[in-house]
Amino acid sequence: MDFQINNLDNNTLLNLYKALLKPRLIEEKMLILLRQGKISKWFSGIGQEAIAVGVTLALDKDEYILPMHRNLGVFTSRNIPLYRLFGQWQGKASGFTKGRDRSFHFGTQDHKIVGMISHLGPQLGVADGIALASKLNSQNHVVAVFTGEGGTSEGDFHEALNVASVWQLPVLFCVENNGYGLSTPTNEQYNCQHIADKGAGYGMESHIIDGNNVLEVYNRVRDIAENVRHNPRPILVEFKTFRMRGHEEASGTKYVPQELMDSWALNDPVVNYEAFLKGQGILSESDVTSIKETILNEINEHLDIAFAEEDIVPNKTNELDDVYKKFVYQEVNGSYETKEVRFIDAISEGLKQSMERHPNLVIMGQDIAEYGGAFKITEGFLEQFGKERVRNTPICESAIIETAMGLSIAGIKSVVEMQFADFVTSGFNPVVNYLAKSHYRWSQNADVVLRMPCGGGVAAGPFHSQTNEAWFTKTPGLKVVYPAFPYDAKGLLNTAMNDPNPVLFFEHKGLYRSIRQDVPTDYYTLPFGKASIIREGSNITIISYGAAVHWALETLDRNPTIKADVIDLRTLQPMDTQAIYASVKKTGKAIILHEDSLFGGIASDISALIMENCFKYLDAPVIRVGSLETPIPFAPQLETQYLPKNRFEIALNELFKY
Ligand SMILES: Cc1ncc(C[n+]2csc(CCOP(=O)(O)OP(=O)(O)O)c2C)c(N)n1
Repeated sequence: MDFQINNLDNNTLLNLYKALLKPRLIEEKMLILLRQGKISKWFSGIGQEAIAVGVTLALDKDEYILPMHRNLGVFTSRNIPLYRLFGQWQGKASGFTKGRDRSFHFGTQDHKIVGMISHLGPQLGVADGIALASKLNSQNHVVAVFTGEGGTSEGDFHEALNVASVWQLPVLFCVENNGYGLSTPTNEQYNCQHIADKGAGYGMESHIIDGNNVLEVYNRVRDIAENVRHNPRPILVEFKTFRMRGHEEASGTKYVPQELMDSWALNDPVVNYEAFLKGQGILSESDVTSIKETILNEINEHLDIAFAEEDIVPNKTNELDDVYKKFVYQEVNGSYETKEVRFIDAISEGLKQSMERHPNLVIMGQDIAEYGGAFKITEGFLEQFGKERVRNTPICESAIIETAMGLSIAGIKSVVEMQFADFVTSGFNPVVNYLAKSHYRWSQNADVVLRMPCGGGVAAGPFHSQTNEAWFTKTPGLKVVYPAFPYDAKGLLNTAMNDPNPVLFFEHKGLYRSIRQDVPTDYYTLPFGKASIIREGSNITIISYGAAVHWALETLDRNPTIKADVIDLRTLQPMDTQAIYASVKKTGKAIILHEDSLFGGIASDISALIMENCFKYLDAPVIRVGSLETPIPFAPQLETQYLPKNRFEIALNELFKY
């Protein structure tokens, strides 16, 4: 191994040695505890420590790092107290997730570390967001994000590198190529010589570094980082290394040829660096003994603290309270001056006034800048707010949602326009696993609004007509808003922008240009979790939201003998169950209408809630009406049959007569 000291002084060389040794000694201890059944699972980074340690020490302490499951060296090199790491692995309160997530699945703002989620790839896009924040704030910071070579096969990798390159974001994409992804060797993972070769395809500089040589890692990453700070751009760095133990301890290494193991064993980063320092006369055998003793004492002391700590006592309130970041709603009343506007204008106005109110709010989406968006909602925004805040994106739903998460981590609010709600599937993973779960897992909120132009009745076929709110109302951690009127749309969108939690804001395309209302011209807010009773009557309670509210009203107009309460839910998560119960207790009959196909739609839950809470007040079974159990067809006559309007009228009359 060729160690180049460059200009490093002895103190730095020794500190690198201590930093390299620490994760090795912790791991050796963990392997013993694992055999004793005292910890549950272990992903070994033995043999790869030089990468995590070298990269971390090469960066400034206030620069974010997004490590993976084998990067203990990142955590120790940022000097996290060991008892907190041990507490994390044991699910204790002194860890970073209150026992809610395991191993390295956590972040800590104090140490500028953002841990992985199990899905490996999403953090690559999150790094883009943090780097974008650095650029927007003119901070000149570098962000380092890790992935294994296996993770580079995920779409997230491609999207994140593409976005970083198009936007010239200061991200170091650190690929630890350790030969295997679980049992899959590199030749079954990718078909090019080096992963670094992929950089050219993204217009990105790339480097190959010997990942077992801590001096090479440290020196080269330090130089690259310094250069990127002054000339922001992404860099792809492939570290060649090897995984010396099983994927996790229980899975073994039977599939790895012995010769390969033997040859890489000669490259051990700790042993080789130690020998080098001894050869240079910088380190003696007694130094090694005393350094090891100091580290082992620290490990044992902190293990004692962690083992002595009581287990967490489950408390339902604590769990439920942490799903969302606390948000104190601030009511802002609009002016008396109103103007009749279309649904789409109300949304555009709300968005614009929120941009004015939050000077660092960023909008991202496909074709939203010069072109003004597919529906022209952001027309004129580029001129008013500039291209840093109104960002056209490549077609990378996943990476852009991840970027929004990264912005939030760095304290910047954002709104992402899905061109059509249907396309959120291409970014589904970060929504339901990253945005939704971060606050519960490690108290990191996702200050992100996803705008979702949705809905049928526009003869646009199966992929431009869906109303997919039920995919998200099912997922704790998300808020779901679904207005039916311009006044609500504007006020609720403004609240969505103020709320620090992830909000999916559904905008029915069929309402955009068909529904008009007098709306205050200036800024105002409306609260989440408050339904609106838009008609009152004693026969039946109709519960609905979105375009279906208008269908219910039209149906009542055609059937004037039926006197019904019409509850427009406005927000589905949180939902105003009290308004529902109060009305059902009055009328004794409930019918729920939604545009979504019936099975698994939110009507099923509302029906169950009514039965559980209002059973003795009911004079008839609760009725649900929704679309057919098919994808949404294109031909207008098929779509009309698919949608529930006509079936609703029949069901309403039957319920009335019941
Ligand atoms: C989306 C997803 N698919 C599969 C897995 C299961 N899995 C966890 S780690 C891993 C191998 C990862 O290989 P690599 O990225 O090379 O990292 P390494 O473990 O070698 O450090 C697999 C398949 C996962 N966690 N997430």
